[in-house]
Amino acid sequence: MKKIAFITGASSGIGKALALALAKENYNLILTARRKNLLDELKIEIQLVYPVEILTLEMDIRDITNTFELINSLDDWWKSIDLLINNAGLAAGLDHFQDADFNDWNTMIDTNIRGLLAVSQPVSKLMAARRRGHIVNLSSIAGTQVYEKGNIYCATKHAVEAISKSMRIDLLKHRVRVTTISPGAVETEFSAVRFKKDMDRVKKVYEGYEPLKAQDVAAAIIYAISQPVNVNINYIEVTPLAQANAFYLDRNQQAS
Ligand code: 8X3
Repeated sequence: MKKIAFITGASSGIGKALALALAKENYNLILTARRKNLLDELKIEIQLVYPVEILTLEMDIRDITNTFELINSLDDWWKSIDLLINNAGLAAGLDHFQDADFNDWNTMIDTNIRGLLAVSQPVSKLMAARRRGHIVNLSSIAGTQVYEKGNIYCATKHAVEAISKSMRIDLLKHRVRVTTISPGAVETEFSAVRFKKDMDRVKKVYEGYEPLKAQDVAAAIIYAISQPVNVNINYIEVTPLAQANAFYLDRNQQAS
């Protein structure tokens, strides 16, 4: 029988790559994002190749009441969620603490922390009741390292790390697996969002080396979810070969 995966932020980047990778692994999919038109296009793209059921939901996880309602109003068949991928998240701005825009901080806190909780709480309840499930939380190398101007983005990803650890403890008796994935530089819309479409700044982020692709991160997640039932992969950190950590990046490595 096919399993069901629920992916937030599935319209682009890592979320989209995962939707394709999970369809290949024979998962039925609940795809959520703010941009429903992109989800519907992705649904067509996937179903041209893979015989899986797909439900697309327009969901802004910052709207906690609506997110709860959408999840609670799923029919029983779709409520049997085996895999939750908490992928939706963003960085807004890259400024010194004293100069940052407080609205950027609110946006990151509302999405990366509150939004993740709004999805995880009702879904983990469903999983606990069925005594099965796997929650994969997208963190970042910023979840364990703090760099200049990273301030609240780093804080939200540190929160994701702590929330993942607490989920693992509290869901232990319910046999729900929890994995944190912490990527370094991935070439997605991430930097365009962080720098508010200042494409000169965006280009500089990925200059001189080969960043990860969304598919590389999806592959790490497929590894984590493909383990035997007695195994839990707690944490995966994945960076481009040219990146040792948040501080050391060799920009003299051209793509091969
Ligand atoms: C993305 C990686 O280094 O920009 O989360 O924080 S970094």
